[in-house]
Parts: sequence; structure tokens; C-alpha cells
Amino acid sequence: MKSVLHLPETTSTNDAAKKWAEEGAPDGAVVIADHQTAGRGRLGRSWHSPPGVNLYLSKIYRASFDLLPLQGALATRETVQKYLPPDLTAAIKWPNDILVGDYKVAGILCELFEDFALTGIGINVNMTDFPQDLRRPASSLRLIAGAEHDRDAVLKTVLDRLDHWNSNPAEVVGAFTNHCITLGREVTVTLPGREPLAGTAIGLNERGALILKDQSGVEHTIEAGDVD
Ligand code: BT5
Repeated sequence: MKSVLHLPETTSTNDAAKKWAEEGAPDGAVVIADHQTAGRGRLGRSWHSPPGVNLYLSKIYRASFDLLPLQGALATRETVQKYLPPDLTAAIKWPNDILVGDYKVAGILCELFEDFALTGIGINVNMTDFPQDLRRPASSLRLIAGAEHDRDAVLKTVLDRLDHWNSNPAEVVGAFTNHCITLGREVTVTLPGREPLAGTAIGLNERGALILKDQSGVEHTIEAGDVD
């Protein structure tokens, strides 16, 4: 039985998991919170985390870190898909947005430390009120599917799917490619402190980095960034 810590409230499950990992939590340990008071996205952004409605969890890994962001995105995408009406599709916008149509319903934040790595996942399950200042339109399973969902069932699904993708690394890049709406599109990649880079997203490398071909035909490997 893997270790699971349920918290009524924390700043961020990634913070709580980091602390627990530093204190010796085993590989595969999971932290879940009902409420995050300082939920985080990438690049210092915040993740809106109201109490009692959504799923906020972080899983601790002590080995095999390379594909964690892709494995997290695949597991989260499948979880969202399971709760959608059959005519709707959940897709991955590279690297870590789970979208239904234009709406973001979940995000993944992976963090790498010296001896361990964390996969943090936030899924908007039963949330109905959203702040006005989000970078893109957001929604929840409840708003899309028209019904409340049992958060424990959603949790079980995402943990099952994480186990699946962690056990099948050879299939990860191919599966991610199949579900990634960024590929084949004209995109602009931005990274803090760098000039935006425009081009066609032509594929992923073996670690899931985005390969972008610019107007001059030069290929760039993008390890991290925002794609619009
Ligand atoms: C992400 O970052 O999408 C990663 C989100 C990861 C959240 C989980 S919750 C459990 C674990 N503990 C944490 O503290 N974090 C992880 P990014 O791509 O940077 O997107 C962040 C942006 O999404 C924000 O700047 C907002 O515009 C928007 N946003 C914030 N809260 C949202 C929400 N609940 N639903 C949809 N969009 C949101």
C-alpha cells in the first residue's frame, strides 16, 4: 500500500510533498489537499484552488524522472476524458494544459529536486466560479458534463492512470503525440527573458521536448515555455 496523505488545507500540495520527501517519504507517496491557499502554476503563476470542489494532488517520485511531465499530462487527460460526454474530447496543449475545446480544465506542475521529483496535478472537478483574470478560458467537469462528480472517484482514476503511464514509458511519447493539439500548428513560444520564437510545431523528441521549425527552416528544440 502506497503512502497517501490527505490534508484539509495546505499552501500547495507540491510544497507539502517536497517537505515530506525531504523527511523521507517513499517513492510513489501522494499528498492530496481539499484546499490550497497558494496553489502554483509554472513560472510563478498561481493556480486557483478553492476548497471542497476540485482535486489538488502531488505525487513523489524517486526514480525515472525524464518523462514525468508527459506521463502526468497523459494520465490527467484520460481522467478528464472519462468524465466527458462522448462527443467531447480532452486534449493536451504542450506542455501541460488539459483542454476541452478552448477551455482549460486541468494543469500539471512537475518539479525536479536533487533526490526526487514531484508531479502536481490540479483538476477542476465541481468548480463553478472562476476568477476573471485567467490567461485562457477555464471550465470544470461539472460545467462541461452538467453533473457533479465524486472527487474520490476522479482521484482513483488519475492515480490508476499515472501508474499505467509510469509502468509503460516506451509508449509515452507516442501517446502524447496522438493527443497533443499543439503539433502541426503555427505557434509562438515564449520564455521569460527571451525573444518569442514563431514556427511550426513539427514533433516531439524522445524526452517530449517540442521541435519547432522556424520560417527559415531551422529546427529548435524547446524544453520549456508557453505556446500560443
Ligand atoms: C499549470 O500552470 O497549469 C499548472 C497547474 C498545476 C496545479 C497543481 S494543483 C496541485 C499541485 N500543487 C500546486 O501548487 N500546483 C499543482 P500554468 O500553465 O502556469 O497555468 C497557470 C495559469 O492557469 C494561471 O496563470 C491562470 O491564468 C490559469 N489558472 C489558474 N487557476 C486555474 C484553474 N483552477 N483552472 C484553470 N486555469 C487556471
